[in-house]
Amino acid sequence: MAAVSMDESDLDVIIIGAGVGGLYAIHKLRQQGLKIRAYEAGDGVGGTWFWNRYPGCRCDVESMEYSYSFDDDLQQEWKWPERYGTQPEILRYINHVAERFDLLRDVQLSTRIKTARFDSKTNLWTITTEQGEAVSAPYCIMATGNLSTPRFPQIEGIDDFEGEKYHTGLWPKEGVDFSGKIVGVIGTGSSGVQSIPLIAKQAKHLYVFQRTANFSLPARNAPLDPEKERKHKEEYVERRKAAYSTPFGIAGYPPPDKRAAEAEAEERRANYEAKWAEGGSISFLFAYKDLLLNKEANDTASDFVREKIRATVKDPITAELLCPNDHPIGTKRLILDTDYYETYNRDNVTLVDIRSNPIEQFTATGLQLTDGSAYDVDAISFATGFDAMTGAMRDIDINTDQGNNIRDKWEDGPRSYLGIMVAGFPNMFMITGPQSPGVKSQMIMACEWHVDFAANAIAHMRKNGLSRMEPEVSAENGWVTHNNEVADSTLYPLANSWYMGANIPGKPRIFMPYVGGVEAYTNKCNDVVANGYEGFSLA
Ligand code: N01
Repeated sequence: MAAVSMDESDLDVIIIGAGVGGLYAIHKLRQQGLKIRAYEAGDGVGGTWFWNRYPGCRCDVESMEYSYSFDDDLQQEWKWPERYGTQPEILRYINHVAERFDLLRDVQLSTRIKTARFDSKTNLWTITTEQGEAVSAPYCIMATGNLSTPRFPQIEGIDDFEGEKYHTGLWPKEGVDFSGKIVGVIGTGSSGVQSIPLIAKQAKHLYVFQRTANFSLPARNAPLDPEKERKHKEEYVERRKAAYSTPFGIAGYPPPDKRAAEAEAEERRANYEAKWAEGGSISFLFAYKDLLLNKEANDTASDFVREKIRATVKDPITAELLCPNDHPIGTKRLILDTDYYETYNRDNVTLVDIRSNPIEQFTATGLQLTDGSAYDVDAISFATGFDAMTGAMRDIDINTDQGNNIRDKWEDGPRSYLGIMVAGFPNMFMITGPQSPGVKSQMIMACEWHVDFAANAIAHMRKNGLSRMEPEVSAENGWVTHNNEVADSTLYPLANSWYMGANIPGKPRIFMPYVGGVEAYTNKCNDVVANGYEGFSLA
């Protein structure tokens, strides 16, 4: 039995994870005079941006938006060099924030949490670490991330491969030199699509093993225009506020007022061309108001992108394989790329279709497909994704002395109230949990929203002498039903996406993010608080 370390025994809040959400939670809760400790599995802070160091890793939200809003001096002083931040730039920014606000003194690095247990007699959460340490506090914040549990495919012989093996979500800090090597990339989601053009430039030969083609739009990355930056900074405070009244939590994109069918074919084409030239995904998805609601409307946008792929990729067979045809555009995370489709015109790049001819097994020297063909490679990069949204919390044994366990509770899919708390697990707050708009919005502001909600709830409890807060089961059931109804009114459930849990064999097929929009969601949260934390039981 692990001992409670005495110097931590008077903690008020335990935070699990020191990514974007966990770091802001330290700052916010410290301002309330609380004693906090954050535990982080990595040997540095930054979460996603600490782990995903693969070549080409870059955010798909523009850098002026993808940053903290809680401190105006910070947002005025920080200079982003490009339209979209690279992983090293974003990690540098996060480390700057950690230093600037002296956050690191409350972070214990290289510490993975194994269990978290709530005791209803003491109203304390006790966590244990893999090193055997145990620590208790009245409140526990799960800042564990949505895409933080990398997954390798379950394919026979994977451990027999004797070459170099990498996962995009666990990329070595020192980088990888593929010069002169034959490389295989498995997976063509955002991580694959971003890394493929850069690996292709270095490798002797690159084989891309594609099971499902995805839609990708040009990012049109460029150095940040100084005039745009000046104007953005001038309007920062108002833009951040306005972001909460938008569907995706990003201001500056006027929502469309027309349905696709209301435009003539020529007008539609010109509209899509303009969006294609502009770059970015929100602008494209805002071409018409029914693109994510109506299949025929969506087909017009999907067809346009398929045409672009065919016009870019010279070999018609490769082009056809790269054309997505199993899901409407936007129902999987829309990818932003730099020269992805152009890369298939290089002589040293081969696209291998593992949909019609799946990988049978790995061998010591490479991989073998079902028809018996074999590919010998020096290195494999697995761009095979994550156990998204629920994986990180399910990896921790979260339970209570009343017999509740998060793995059992979420066996048929996640259940939460507002994506913030879970009935049966008092005083446990989630940062951008399932059934919140987190991954369907600007994640840093989504983290700020949830941290502020938790911090205000804790302040409310302390002020009113309350020791326990959790959702009422009826409120949670209502929110789950509402989530499913909203998702079912869209095209999202048509895709086999990680939003649906469909990328993990055996995971329940439930649409996990809230897609009613940031505005509807934040209004709901505000109403809940204004009505005395309606739907929560406070004791
Ligand atoms: O992962 P994914 P990702 N055999 O799950 C394939 C965010 N992100 O790391 O579709 C063969 O999207 C799988 O094929 P299929 C962003 O939100 C953001 O790329 O299951 N293939 C798919 O092609 C993103 O959506 C940024 O048939 C297998 C790929 O692996 C999310 O992270 C950058 C397989 C996985 O794609 C996840 O992106 C990077 C198997 N057994 C990531 N198993 C930016 O901000 C899986 N695959 C830009």
